Amino acid sequence: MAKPAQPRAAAKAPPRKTAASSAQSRNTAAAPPQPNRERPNEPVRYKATKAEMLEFYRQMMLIRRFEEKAGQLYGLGLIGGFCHLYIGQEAVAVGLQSALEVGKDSVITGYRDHGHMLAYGIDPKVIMAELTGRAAGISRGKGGSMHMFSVEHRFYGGHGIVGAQVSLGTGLAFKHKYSGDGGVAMAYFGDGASNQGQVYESFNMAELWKLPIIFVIENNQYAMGTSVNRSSAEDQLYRRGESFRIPGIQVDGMDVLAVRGAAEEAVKWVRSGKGPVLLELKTYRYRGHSMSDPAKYRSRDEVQAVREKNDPIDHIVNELNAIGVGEDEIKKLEKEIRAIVTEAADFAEQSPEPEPGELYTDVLVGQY
Ligand SMILES: Cc1ncc(C[n+]2csc(CCOP(=O)(O)OP(=O)(O)O)c2C)c(N)n1
Ligand SMILES: [Mg+2]
Repeated sequence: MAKPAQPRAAAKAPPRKTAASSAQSRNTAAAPPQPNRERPNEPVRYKATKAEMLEFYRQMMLIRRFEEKAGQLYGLGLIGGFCHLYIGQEAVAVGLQSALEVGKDSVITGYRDHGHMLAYGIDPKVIMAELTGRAAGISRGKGGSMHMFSVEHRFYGGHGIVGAQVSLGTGLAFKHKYSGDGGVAMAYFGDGASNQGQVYESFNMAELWKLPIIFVIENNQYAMGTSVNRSSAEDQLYRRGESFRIPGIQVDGMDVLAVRGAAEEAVKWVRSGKGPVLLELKTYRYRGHSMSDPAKYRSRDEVQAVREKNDPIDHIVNELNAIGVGEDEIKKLEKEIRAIVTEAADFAEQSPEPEPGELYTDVLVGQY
């Protein structure tokens, strides 16, 4: 499902009605109002090949199993600090990032970041090693769950300050435009973050300077324990860019093919120099806000209903079944994924912690 933002009223005054035209309008249905400026095309569900669908399944399942393992390691005390899991939201990162070019386009997100890294092809071993605070981790074990970077992939974190990634992402887009490198930036943020002031300062600059950025609101319905309807005066978040003339599109974030379809149009629009676009992905997180959330603000039935009826991995499995991919092939892939995740966890557990001297590296002191 993809819905365009409400079109604005036409700028020009309507033509005066003549007797003939009023008679005609009584007989025919009114034409839908036309937007007064260009918009991205209405997205259509992506027509994936069998190989692409298998890859979507593989990536989403990798994120799911990786996150389950991270949850277990947290329970065993092997992961310290905060840990926010992405289970339920897999189709968003996989569908969107499959339309980007790794190493050319940049991605930035908040603290719920493991899935975005896996979707950008970053090695699960170094992500797990970072989670467990090991020297082999992608931030040398000093960032943990919320602060992971890979400049090589143009993945710029991992940010614990809600909303910060939106202004930083706008800066990344400025860099793409300034250097003319042809890349676009993708900045993810949550429904809660979408009420922050810096988001709108960023929207203004991004549209004014026609920066190549895709703003992505991952509307998982909750900001910690607060539901979107309780916190947001306008809960149709795809409309949030309207007053900055940023086109918005609402997307079913539980359907990877719908997500990829929306990504196609967004990337086409932004890469061609038409300025930013705002995507609202309707999704759901299955686990608590972080590992320490008892989730008392919603019922188990609510979560169970989404899992049973709207799970993004079940969706793609159904699609695969429909084109003749059998259970055996899918089970075989899942087994391979389990092995990758086990290998990542073993690697992390067996890796040494950083040397004490690392406390003094990567610190901005003196020269910068
Ligand atoms: C500036 C700031 N304010 C408050 C917090 C505390 N905080 C952490 S996560 C969060 C909720 C954000 O929810 P949302 O944007 O919907 O993202 P989600 O956790 O659902 O992915 C809050 C208020 C913070 N980290 N930074
Ligand atoms: Mg949220």
